[in-house]
Amino acid sequence: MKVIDLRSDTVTLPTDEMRRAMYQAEVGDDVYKEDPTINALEQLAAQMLGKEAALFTASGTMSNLLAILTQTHHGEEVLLGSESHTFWYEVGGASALGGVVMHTVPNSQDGQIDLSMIEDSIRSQNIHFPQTTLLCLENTHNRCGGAVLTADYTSNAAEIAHRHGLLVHLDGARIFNAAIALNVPTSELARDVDSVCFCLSKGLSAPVGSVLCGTHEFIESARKWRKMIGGGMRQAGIIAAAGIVALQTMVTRLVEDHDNARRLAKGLSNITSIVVPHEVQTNIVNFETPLEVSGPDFIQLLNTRGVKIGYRGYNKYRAVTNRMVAADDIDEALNRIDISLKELY
Ligand code: TLP
Repeated sequence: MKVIDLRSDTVTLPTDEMRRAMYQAEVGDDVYKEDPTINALEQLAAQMLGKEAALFTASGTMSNLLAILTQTHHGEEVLLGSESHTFWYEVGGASALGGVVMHTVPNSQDGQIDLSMIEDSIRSQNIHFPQTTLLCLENTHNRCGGAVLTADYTSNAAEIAHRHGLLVHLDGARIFNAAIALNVPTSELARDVDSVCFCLSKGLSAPVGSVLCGTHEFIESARKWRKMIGGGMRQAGIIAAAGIVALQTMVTRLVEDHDNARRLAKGLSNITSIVVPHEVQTNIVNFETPLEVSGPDFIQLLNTRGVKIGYRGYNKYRAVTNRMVAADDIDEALNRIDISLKELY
């Protein structure tokens, strides 16, 4: 029985081309900036994101943390969406290590934060208030089911932030999915933000890594913070080599993941007891079962039938399409989901 793993696009395995590139990678000590493969990856990433410079990091979590450490001071405040990955899933690092207040502003289901709410949430000068210095956005939006932010929305949000003296960071872990869905150059989606990061190890299938992009000055400062938190990785060109192949060969194929996600969403909505609460724009499908069905039991039953999905609590689940799952696997997963649910409901 083939296991169909829809827990995340992070489960994607490196391609043969990536493994070959890793084997052959020319490497050096990156703390001395002497790893040619890392330098090449950083240059390519900066160019694709339309920024001056870039920094290879261990993970999306590390990139977001570095963006906050570099662009805030202890005791300041960051505005971010109530459903943002940084708030939910990064172990509170921004507060624990960066000493900043995470001021959450409600995310709407489309991944946006209402522009007037952004403006209203920025603190005025008052002796009682922390200073608000950074706005964080997320594109695509993970908890909002892979929703995309348009370049216009991002520009408008950035304009408000900048007018009030804030900087803007974009968690673009899946920004290439957004660019493919919107059919725009990725750089357009990051045009008006001060920093942006993306992940190589999600839909792009590289085994490890994320890249943080911004001005030369920002990147040099982030480099020092990266060293402080133990992210100076020496001959990491071994992994950066796979990242280059990911950027060169894996972006346009994301369209297949999006097609499969729509196929999955359609099939799920045809199962009468399942609700798919919103339109699928990229590779993430959130769905709900009736409240009477125990979530952990459903997940466990699916596991025994070789289907892995993410559990979001209560009656909520997440399935993420990825390169390891083809269209006929989606049909097979739907079949197994249907049978399992019939057993429980
Ligand atoms: N998301 C993971 C889990 O952490 C939930 C996933 O499976 O989706 N920003 C966004 C929007 C993300 O979705 C993730 C990872 C990250 C940052 C962090 O990336 P990593 O896992 O590389 O630290």
